[in-house]
Amino acid sequence: QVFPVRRALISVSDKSNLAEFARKLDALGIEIVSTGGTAAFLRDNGIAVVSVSDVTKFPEILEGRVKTLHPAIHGGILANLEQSSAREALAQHNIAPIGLVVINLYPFEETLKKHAAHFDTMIENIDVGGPAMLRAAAKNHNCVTVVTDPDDYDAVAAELAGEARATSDATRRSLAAKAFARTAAYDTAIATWFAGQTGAAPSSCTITGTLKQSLRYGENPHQKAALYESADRSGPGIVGAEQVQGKELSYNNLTDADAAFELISEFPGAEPAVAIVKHANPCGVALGSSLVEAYSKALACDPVSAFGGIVALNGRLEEEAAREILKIFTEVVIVPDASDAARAAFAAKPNVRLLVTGGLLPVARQPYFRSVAGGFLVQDADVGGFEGKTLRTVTKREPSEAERANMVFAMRVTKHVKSNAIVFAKDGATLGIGAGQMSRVDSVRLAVWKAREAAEHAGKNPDEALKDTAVASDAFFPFADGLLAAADAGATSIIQPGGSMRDEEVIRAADERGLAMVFTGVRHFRH
Ligand code: 93A
Repeated sequence: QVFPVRRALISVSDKSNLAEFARKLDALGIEIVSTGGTAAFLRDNGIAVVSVSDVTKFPEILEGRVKTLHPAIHGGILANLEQSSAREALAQHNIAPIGLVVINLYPFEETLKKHAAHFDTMIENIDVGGPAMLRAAAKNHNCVTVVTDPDDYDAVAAELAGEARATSDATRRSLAAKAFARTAAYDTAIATWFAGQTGAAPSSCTITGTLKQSLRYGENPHQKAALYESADRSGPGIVGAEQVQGKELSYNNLTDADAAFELISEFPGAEPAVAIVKHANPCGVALGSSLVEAYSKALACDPVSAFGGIVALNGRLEEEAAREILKIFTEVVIVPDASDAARAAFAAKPNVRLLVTGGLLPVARQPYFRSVAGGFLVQDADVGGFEGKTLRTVTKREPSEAERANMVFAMRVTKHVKSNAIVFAKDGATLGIGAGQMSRVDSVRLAVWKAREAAEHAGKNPDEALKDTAVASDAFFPFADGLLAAADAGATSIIQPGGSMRDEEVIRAADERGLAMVFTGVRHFRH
């Protein structure tokens, strides 16, 4: 059965494109009922409106907290007109059906970005009546068309202009699905913010986002996958970055690009920094006097692995760096900004994906999700950490200024290496990275072996590859063996959290080798 729309309820905070839409409804002879601000806006635009309070015979009270929460409104939205009992109930109580509901909510998410700290402002921006009407209309989508996104105004107006003065079943269903997704995302934003106010984990957690891209496949071709944009996305990120050119990003490109972007965001300062990532682990990270120099230092760490890697920069991409990067095959390049000349240089290699993020990752990062059989885990991002702590020297020898700088640099990188993570660094560049081993000493051995390979590749003496380097370890050395292997390779300073039962033994070994070692007190596992 088709129910022509004779009456619409419009109550919106975001008034974009509204006047044009309402004018079309008016021209179709559809009566418009509106709440205070919306009614005033429509009247200012010369459109005839009936006030909600004339329908409810009740004023808007409590400064608008109660406007539409009334049986004359909810009865009109929720009546299933296919049932004679519903039609009779409306007639008995003198309620007219509402066939079209146009609502967008108090801007809770927008306000969160600006006033998150102001509790009372956030509370006032929790919409109660709007979601109630959206849910009512979506539930009764058989009879009611529900519109919550101004982008849908044109299509709905076009359908209503048809002879039946109604939308199709398919349209009402998909709009209802959209309305429920909207109220779910809205409530999630409120619940997440509110839980943060109490310091407790929310008693339930919903991950919501809108489909951004169906991916060809997941980590492997037989796995289905899709990319979603978080309902509360804000600030620079991989989702939301401008893809200037190149093939569609794959699932693995996205995870690698995210790892590279997170890592390079460790270096928000003016000093140019470049990270090259492969399979979610860095294979070279360096600082330099220019991005060109930083890139060549990063590349030198492991030029073999860098082939087909992901490159991230902490500053604007100019032509010279673009040309340097394009010399070897790279899957994705991520930059905060790119000059026209750099873009033009990339255009010559149209397959290389160039992502412009507009900035680095903000310090206040979204939580991390991970599935476990039967549920999922949520944790805060690993931000801050050792950076805020004073480095405690535990050896007889104090580190020199240069050693200190290298240790801090190495630890910033180590945070982004899969555990067990070991990073050798010198002069603002990684020289050997050991990732993802089940024993720490193996990660040291791997880092040493890779550094020797890279030295040989460059025609240098492998025995000198790690001379006078700093070593960072993401967690404590459980035994002295890993530290001794690092010292054997040429390391002179060590940065690690400390906290092992055998710290004494490890410190003694460091002293015997004349090393300088600092404890951060902060572990940076990344599994
Ligand atoms: O304060 S409310 O939770 N109580 C209500 O009864 C109610 N009815 C509509 N918020 C309510 N609304 C919301 O008001 C709508 O969702 C919309 O965002 C806003 C429009 O108000 P106005 O037309 O006065 O600008």
